[in-house]
Amino acid sequence: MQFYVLTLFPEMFEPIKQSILARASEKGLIDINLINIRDFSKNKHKKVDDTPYGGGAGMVIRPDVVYDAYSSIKNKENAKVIYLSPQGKKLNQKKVIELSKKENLILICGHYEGIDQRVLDEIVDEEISIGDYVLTGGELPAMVLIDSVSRYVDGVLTQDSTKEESFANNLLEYPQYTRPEEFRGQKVPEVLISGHHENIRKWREEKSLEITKMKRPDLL
Ligand code: 58G
Repeated sequence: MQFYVLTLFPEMFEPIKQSILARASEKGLIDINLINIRDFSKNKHKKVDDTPYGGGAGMVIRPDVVYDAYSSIKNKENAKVIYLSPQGKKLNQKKVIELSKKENLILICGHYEGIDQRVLDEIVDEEISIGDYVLTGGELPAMVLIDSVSRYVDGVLTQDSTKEESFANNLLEYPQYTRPEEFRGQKVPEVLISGHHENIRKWREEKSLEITKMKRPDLL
């Protein structure tokens, strides 16, 4: 999967080009292509924003620079264009899995008071929010989306780690334990040491249900 990110702050993405995603990139499964919106300013001071028509606080990103940045992407035929915004549809695991099936995603990160509506109306297919709060830019939401979607791209993680986990079945995960067998007087649940696979499976299923009832009854 190719991610194309339109941003004024491409350097913010350096950290996610590491870890899980670096391994996926090596395998050629995922690539993050950063497009600096400022490179498309025709202004001698590389200005990309201006004051809002009708007045009001702050600055708005001009539509022409965003359009030119978008036009510079070559493989945009079957790409989905996403604008990260607090007005978007809330991201959840179902949407993450749906997006992971796309070949190319173009992510547009706004700043200041946002981007001129006309270019958004022209190029955006879907507006997505990572939660009901306002951030100074769309970069952190774009990274959240890239991280969550990448995990489902074939070959990035083992099947096991994605198919059994939280939300895949609308249940929270059962608790995990490792050595030592006793920690500050607390023992690891006996069943997990028993080696009885069917009992372990049943215990974990019961725990998942119990934890979901207690912490997230809205999921049931
Ligand atoms: C209102 C405020 C409209 C995504 C800011 C547009 C982006 C939160 C999220 C904006 C974001 C989220 C400018 C800064 C979008 C623009 C960006 N804040 N909840 N802020 O996913």
